[in-house]
Amino acid sequence: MASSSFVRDLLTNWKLSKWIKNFEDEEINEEGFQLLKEKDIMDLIPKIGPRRIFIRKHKTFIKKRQKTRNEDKNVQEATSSSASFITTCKTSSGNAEEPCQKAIVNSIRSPIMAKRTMVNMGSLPKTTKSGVGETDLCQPSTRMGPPSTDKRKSDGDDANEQTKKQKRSAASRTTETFDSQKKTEVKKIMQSLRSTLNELPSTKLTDFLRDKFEMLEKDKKKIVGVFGKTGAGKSSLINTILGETKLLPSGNQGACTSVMIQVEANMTNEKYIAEIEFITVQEWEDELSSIFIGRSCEVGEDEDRDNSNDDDDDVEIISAFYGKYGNGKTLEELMDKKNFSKIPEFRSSVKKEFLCDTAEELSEKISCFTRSDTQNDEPQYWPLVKCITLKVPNSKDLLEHVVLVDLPGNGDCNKSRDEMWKRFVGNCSAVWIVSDIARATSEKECWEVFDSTVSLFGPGGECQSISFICTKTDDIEESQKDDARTSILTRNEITKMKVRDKFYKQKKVKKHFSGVENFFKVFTVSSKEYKKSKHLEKEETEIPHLQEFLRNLNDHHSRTSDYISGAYGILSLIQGAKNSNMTDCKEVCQDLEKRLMDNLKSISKFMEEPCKVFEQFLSLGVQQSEVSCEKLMDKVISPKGKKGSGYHQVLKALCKNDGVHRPKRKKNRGKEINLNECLASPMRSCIDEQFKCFFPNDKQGPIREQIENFTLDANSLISKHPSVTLHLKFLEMEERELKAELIAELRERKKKIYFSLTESIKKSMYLGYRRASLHTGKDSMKRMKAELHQHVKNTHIFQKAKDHMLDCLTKLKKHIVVQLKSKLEKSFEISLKTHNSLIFQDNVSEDYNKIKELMDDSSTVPVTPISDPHTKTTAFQSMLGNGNKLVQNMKITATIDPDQPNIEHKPTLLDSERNEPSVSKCQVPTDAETLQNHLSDVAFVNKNRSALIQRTNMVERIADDLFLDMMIQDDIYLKISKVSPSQEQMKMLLEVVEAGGKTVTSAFYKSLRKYELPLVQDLESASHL
Ligand SMILES: Nc1nc2c(ncn2[C@@H]2O[C@H](COP(=O)(O)OP(=O)(O)OP(=O)(O)O)[C@@H](O)[C@H]2O)c(=O)[nH]1
Ligand SMILES: [Mg+2]
Repeated sequence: MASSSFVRDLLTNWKLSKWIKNFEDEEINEEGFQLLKEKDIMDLIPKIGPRRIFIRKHKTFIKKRQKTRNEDKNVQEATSSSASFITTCKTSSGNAEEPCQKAIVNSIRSPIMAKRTMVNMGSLPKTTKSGVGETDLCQPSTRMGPPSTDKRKSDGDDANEQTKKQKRSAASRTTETFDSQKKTEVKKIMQSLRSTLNELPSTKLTDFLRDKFEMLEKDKKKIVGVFGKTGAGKSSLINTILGETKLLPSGNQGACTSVMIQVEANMTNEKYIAEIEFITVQEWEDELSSIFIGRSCEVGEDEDRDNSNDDDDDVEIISAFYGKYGNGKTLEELMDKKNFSKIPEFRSSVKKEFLCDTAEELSEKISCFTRSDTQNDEPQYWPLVKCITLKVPNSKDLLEHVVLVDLPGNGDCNKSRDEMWKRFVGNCSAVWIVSDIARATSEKECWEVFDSTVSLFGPGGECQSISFICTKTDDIEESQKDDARTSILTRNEITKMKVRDKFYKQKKVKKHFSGVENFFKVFTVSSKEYKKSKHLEKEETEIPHLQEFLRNLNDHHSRTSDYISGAYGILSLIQGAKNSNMTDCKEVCQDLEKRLMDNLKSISKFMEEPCKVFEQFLSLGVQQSEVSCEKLMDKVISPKGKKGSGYHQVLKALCKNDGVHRPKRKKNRGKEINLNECLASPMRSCIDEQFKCFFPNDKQGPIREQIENFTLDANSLISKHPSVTLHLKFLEMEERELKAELIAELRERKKKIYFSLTESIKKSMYLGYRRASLHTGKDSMKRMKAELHQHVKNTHIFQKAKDHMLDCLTKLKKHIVVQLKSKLEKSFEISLKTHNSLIFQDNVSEDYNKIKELMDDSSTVPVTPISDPHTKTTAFQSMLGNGNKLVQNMKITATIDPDQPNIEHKPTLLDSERNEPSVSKCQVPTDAETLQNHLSDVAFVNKNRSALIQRTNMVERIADDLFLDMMIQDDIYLKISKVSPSQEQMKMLLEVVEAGGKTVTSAFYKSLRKYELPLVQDLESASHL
């Protein structure tokens, strides 16, 4: 039994815990583990399946260990001189910069990237690309199986782990520093160009460039919505994750967060900033007047009165802001401007801002704007607040591109807050449901959040992962404290299982997300233990897992690369515009225009498919709705148990508010009554499956795939028209950006399409609601109901809803086609039809070369910038006699004269991409280039799918590579290796690759080139014919 906890952890993480005993019997410790030979492994794991898995993982592990050792050395070297490094990188040019950059790059590349690219079959490309929720399977982290009996790891293990972690985080800090340095440099260049551009008169080209500069600075952040009942520990959790003890107010008895709080990074200075946005004066007046109307409804005036009115909550809203003064005041008195003298920003509709040096100071200042506190007599402003944004310094690592939103309750009775709440939910990339571990499965409230919001963040939103976070795991019974750690970890495991079980039993969740693996994660966390470490190690509190989750979502590295390549595209245009060989331009333009038309035809044809499918299913929906609408209506307007007294006011409010009633009472917040939704539900059910298939949140989906596969392949024209290399490079970037833009628009449009049924029904019902709301007096309830029934019968609301949805789909098709056509044509015009326009008087080649260099500097290839046709500086590319281009691992000096094109020796920008004659000679492309290559790799794989299935022989070798790079999971890898013949293997592998998205496809393509280069070349040249 002398095996170390290290081995146990590792086997557990590798899902091979069944074999732990054999390792223990053989007394295999960490050192022995690293020395295992294949024969030993045969004895330890006699079954073939798990043995193969073990061997692969063991190999990867050993490789990584080796790498980590090297990296640690590098990191130590790099970090010890980090200060001087930064200065050097910033100020020096040329030789001084190169070695230090390379040292850093080498030190940071693999572990982080490997983790980021880890993808599972069926799990979502986006999710897994950003690594959402993934943990490093190669490093023993939290114990996943039942806790071991030894209380702690040995001191040696601890120290080891600690050093590793420190070094890992040093490496990640260095990556970040390095990325930031690069971005800052590029930003500086772009800012200076922008100010020069602003001085220039308006022309087609300068206007186009202005738009490009603006687009470059846009940054769409990913939203993580944090939901949960009051007291669940949301605010404490956010504080702990960000390493802030007192940022969001938490804790006091009777006080709770009452407004939405967005937490993001302060990227400009070291201050803690709060921006408070208020509802409008009109919205406040409407809210007060609705309270007054509710109160003034005299019994008897209408047939009945809802006894369960919302008086308590109304009183809370009024007294929170007005204090005792509010008692018995009229609406006019309450709206008097003197009541708002302490918050002039409210009346002038501007944001209130606080700037503080510490989180604690800020927290104190905003307390009265964020929380309701029943034990506090001070005036509270939260009823007037729409939303608060907190900007936290030094949180770039987690929050540069991510916003955490503390979303108290389930929506809000205030219309504008409710709309904002829904908007946040619909924009969430990830949803965190937070619950006290003691009540995680038993308490209804947090599960109701799923139920009431799933359509908002699912088909009507863009959520790609749900995490259920059980908090306060340290909170155990007195009797369990003797062996607290075991008790905590055991309960954690049991709760995780129970929560998962319960989650998969949720009907609505199942409907919208079935078949999505790894979409749902459960975390068991303790903020308290993370700070104090009394019983648990930091990893065991799982707070680091959530930090990692955010870090992956933040994806600092890719965003930096995107920014730099965007800047590079702009510079290519400026640089290219100086020198346009019009003959070449014309020819290239014709070629590209033809390609564009062919591509558009195919995408347009494809887009008929969803319209056809939806037409069919919506027609069915109309039929079913017409049959069941009476019953459906009655469910809302005459619900069981609410007949007669008690429901009249609700129905009236619902009619006055276009079919929606938002209960004011906090306890009913999630229970919005929405007749439009209810009437739309049969049609929704008919299209749900199809909707999920065409517009999935988690994977690519066929429409998105069409956009991604669309390509003019401008790169392929470079060898024939080297004089327009820069123009083509710019067009390649344009195409990439345009596709990304369209994909983002597709995401937004799909939300609108999903809600188009409800919106249309709401519109069609408008007159019915108006008329119904006018009924008063005796029998008014009955007459209101009859009015609504009559209206539904006479106005063909379902047929109209169907037409509306189909119209939205047709518009989507048109939008995609028109955008691709008009924007690319505009780009052709700007780059290829604009004759020799010298935009900037100053030479921009230095800037161009600098950005190119920065784009390439994470490569192992020493990249020398392209020659500037005017300055005739150096270039390094060369061409092989056979016309295949090769980036050589050395610098070649050549002089290029654009006016004397010599195809044989003309350098091109794209030599590092597809045309390497052999892998052994070629260097790995740079990260930035890899990113650029993704789309063309995806296009290649998609285009040649069937040929690849038929003609690839080395499937297992390719699968081995992907497995070793952690791109495919063990079980899938095993399945592939068991299948025969190779065509079937390839088919299966391609499915996994496609499900894995761009990153996995790119890795697949790389490996394909490695083992099947003649096949790849053959297919590529066929496609260029
Ligand atoms: N023992 C223990 N208590 C915790 C932990 N996290 C939070 N708490 C306590 O739980 C209480 C509620 O925490 P909050 O963070 O304010 O909860 P919240 O979800 O933000 O609550 P609202 O703002 O009302 O929505 C506070 O008293 C915290 O100190 C934890 O990990 N362990
Ligand atoms: Mg809170």
